Order: sequence, then C-alpha cells, then structure tokens
Amino acid sequence: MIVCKRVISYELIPAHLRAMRSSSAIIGFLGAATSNVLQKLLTGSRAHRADAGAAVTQTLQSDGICVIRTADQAFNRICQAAAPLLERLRSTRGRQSLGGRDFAESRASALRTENADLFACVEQMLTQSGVLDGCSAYLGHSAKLVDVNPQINDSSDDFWQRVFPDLPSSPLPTAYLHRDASGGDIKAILYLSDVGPDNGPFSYALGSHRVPRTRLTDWIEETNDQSGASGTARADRQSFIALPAKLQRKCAFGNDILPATEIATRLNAAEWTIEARRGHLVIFDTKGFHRGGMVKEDERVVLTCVIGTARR
Ligand SMILES: O=C(O)CCC(=O)C(=O)O
Repeated sequence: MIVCKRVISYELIPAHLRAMRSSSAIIGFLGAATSNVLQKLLTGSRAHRADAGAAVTQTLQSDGICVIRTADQAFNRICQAAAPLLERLRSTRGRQSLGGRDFAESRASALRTENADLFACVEQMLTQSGVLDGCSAYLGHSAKLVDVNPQINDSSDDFWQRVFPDLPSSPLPTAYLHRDASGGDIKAILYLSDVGPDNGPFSYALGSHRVPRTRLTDWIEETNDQSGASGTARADRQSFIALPAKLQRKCAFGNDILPATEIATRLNAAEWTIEARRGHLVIFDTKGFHRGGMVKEDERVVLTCVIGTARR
C-alpha cells in the first residue's frame, strides 16, 4: 500500500479527489495519479535536477537572484491548492479601507498543519525543478521550504507612496528598496498572475548580495528595523537620528535616499525588474537589495515562499 502511495504521490492528490465519493472523483483521482507518475518519469530524473540545481546555484552566486519557469502541471496544482487561501486573503484585505494598508496586510501565512496539500505541491515543484538542491549548494547546508505566504497587492496599496506621513508626498526612485531584516535566507516568489511594468514587478539590485557586511552591522540594522527605529514617521526619524552615528544603519534604507544622487542612480542602474507571465519563480538571496508589489494598475498575485534551514 505504501509503495503504491509513493509511486502515485498520493499526498499530492487534492483531498476532495482522495475521498473518491463519486464517479467523477474516482476519475479525477485516477487522472491525478497517472499525471503524477508521468511527471516523475518525464521530469524527475536526478541528472536533470542536478543540472537545474547547479544553474540555480551559479546564478545566485553571481547575481543574488535567479528566475525559472515552473512546469505547467506543477504550477496548476499549486494554483488549485492556493485558491481557498487567496480567496480568504482577498476578503480580509477587502475589509481594510482603501489605501492606508501596510505591506504586511497584503500577505497571509499558510500553515503546514492546515495546508498540507499546498506545502506538498510547492515542495514537489521546488524539488523537481532543482531549486532546493541549488539553494542547498548556495547556502552550504540543506535548504528546506519553511513558509508559504499567499500575497495580493493592488493599486489601492500605498505603502510605497505614503512614506513620510508628515510631509508632502513626492516620488522616490528608490522607494521601499530594502534587504530583509530577518527571516529565511532565500525567498522564492511564484507569480500567480501575469506581471507587467504596472503590476508591481519584483526587482533586485544585481550583485547587491555581495555588498560587504559583518555580523555586527547586520545586528545593528536588524535591531533598528525590528524596534521601529528605522520607521518613516516623524518620531521614528527623530529616534534614529538621535542614535550615535555608528548605529545609524537600517535594512529599509530606500526611502531615505534622495532622488538624483549618485547612490540612487547606481542602485536604479543595477536593478533588474522582473516582468514575467504567471508560472515564473523568482529566487533571491534576501540580503541583497530588493522591492516589489508596488502596483500601479490591476493587481499582482504571488506566493512568497521562505527557504532556509528549519525543523519541521
Ligand atoms: O512582494 C514583493 O515583490 C517584494 C517582497 C519583499 O520585498 C520581501 O518579501 O522582502
């Protein structure tokens, strides 16, 4: 029984088909089981994975970011498993008044305990595409899928425009550019909708993962970000500027860079903006400078996956 379950990847067949309560569910179950077996035969070979993994490692090492296109079947399965979570997120987002929404409110967290199907599909996709192997080689230890976060951004989000609440707003060419204060080592953002220039594409300053930093500078920046000292409200700015000069560091630095300065020009020149169709996966080292979800038109729907070392 267990061998059969492994062969057909039983856990990756959606729960409503596994129950096999109707003839259409039985047909659906057989179809899903067959496609699981075929997919393993066609795309699961170790050699293919090793090549793909090596390409991911090399690109992460040189650029800090790597983009791949996921296999259609794997992508469709993920979309199906994520649909109920996205529906719920859409309704909680809808309860917020237009605008005035922080970035975090655009994101939900899937739980491994409650969303086993989604975790299984994402894990299978990351494994078969060689991404987990590639990330493990990049990090130098075994990488695992830690979190899956469904995310919807639309043009009513203004976290990137309403930066200084007490000042008249003016566009900042490096608005919201940051590196992550904490969390996993690598993120993988799966585009669930087509993303053009106005749909909040993700962008990354190529090579910025190699900007020298020490444990101490990391610690100072993360502490300021976590404690709110690097916020953009007047009181936060006053707290920040009251710090000794050596402690005036933050991960969320993009909002502080003046337009038309040399550093703004260099950052913008290094930025790779990823416009791509649904099904593309953007894998990046979170310590490089990045931003995204700044939607001008329509919406952008993604799954943000955190990859790192974790205990299950
Ligand atoms: O949603 C995006 O494209 C950007 C996400 C981001 O900056 C992050 O997860 O740290």
